[in-house]
Amino acid sequence: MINPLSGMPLIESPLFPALKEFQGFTAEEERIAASLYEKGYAVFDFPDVDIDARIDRIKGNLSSRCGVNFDDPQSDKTIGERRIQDAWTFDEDVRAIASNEVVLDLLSRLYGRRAFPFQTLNFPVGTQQEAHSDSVHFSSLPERFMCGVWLAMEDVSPDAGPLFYHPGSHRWPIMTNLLIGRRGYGSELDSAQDPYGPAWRSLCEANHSQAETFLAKKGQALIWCANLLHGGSCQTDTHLTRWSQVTHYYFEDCIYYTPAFSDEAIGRLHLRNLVAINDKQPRPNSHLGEIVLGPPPESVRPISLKRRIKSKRILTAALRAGHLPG
Ligand SMILES: O=C(O)CCC(=O)C(=O)O
Ligand SMILES: [Fe+2]
Repeated sequence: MINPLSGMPLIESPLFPALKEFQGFTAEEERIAASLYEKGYAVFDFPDVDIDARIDRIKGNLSSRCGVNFDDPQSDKTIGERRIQDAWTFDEDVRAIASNEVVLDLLSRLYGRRAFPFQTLNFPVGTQQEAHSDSVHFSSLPERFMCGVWLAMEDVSPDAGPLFYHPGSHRWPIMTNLLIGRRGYGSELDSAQDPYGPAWRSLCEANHSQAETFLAKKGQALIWCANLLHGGSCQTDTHLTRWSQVTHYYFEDCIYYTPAFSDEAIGRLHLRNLVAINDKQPRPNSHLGEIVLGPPPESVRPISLKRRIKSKRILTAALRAGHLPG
């Protein structure tokens, strides 16, 4: 069966029950795919025989950046740096976890497009973040071609602020500015999640949605769908650590943008300029196989006349086709 809805990830498609038969999934892949389709998340063992050694090296390397004495069981682990973004740029083990080929192949088969990692986050302790979906930070056109993979770098205690999520919430409407009656383009926010908190809370209440926590074992990983509500529970014991790595993935041939600062309906998109972590190559925004040029990032040299004419041609074609930024 050929997928007539190629603009939706396979595991998020209403045609998934029919399409799954034709994917040649192994039993394990089928379990993961069904869990993502039904619940919006799936747990699996991270497929890397060197994972323990990598975790040890990462903790050793990143600890010194956190300003906390991790060797002292009595020290408060929550007072230092709690979030290290894009450590893959200087730590080869973080990069290897993000670029794991088995995970890349798995995600590509589950989504129906080639996956690539574009951001890493390492956390020595829990985030204690309220429920949110990552799609307000990272979205794509077509939508939902984004996911997070969370890896436990130690056994997680219930007192260490475990990851939580709302099963099934990935099926709720994708949160956008238009949905909450807000203009986003050019706006400034302390946290891109702030404007959507009341809407997420109301959705949880109205649906009587109960959060589940993930008391992960070291080496277990969890994939979450772009629109799954998740967050970090309250940490009740500040002496504990909760080392983890989150890698965010996009998929090939999409437009990549930040919805919190976009107004999609009038073509004002806050586009992203991405580099894939696995091959360090740029992943330009792409629409049905054609590169789409957005506005140049601020503080870069003005582009040459030749490039300007070329990008204008591509942009005009994109606008004529009804896409992208006015
Ligand atoms: O680890 C957590 O508590 C949540 C992290 C998270 O929400 C993210 O990285 O997108
Ligand atoms: Fe998140």
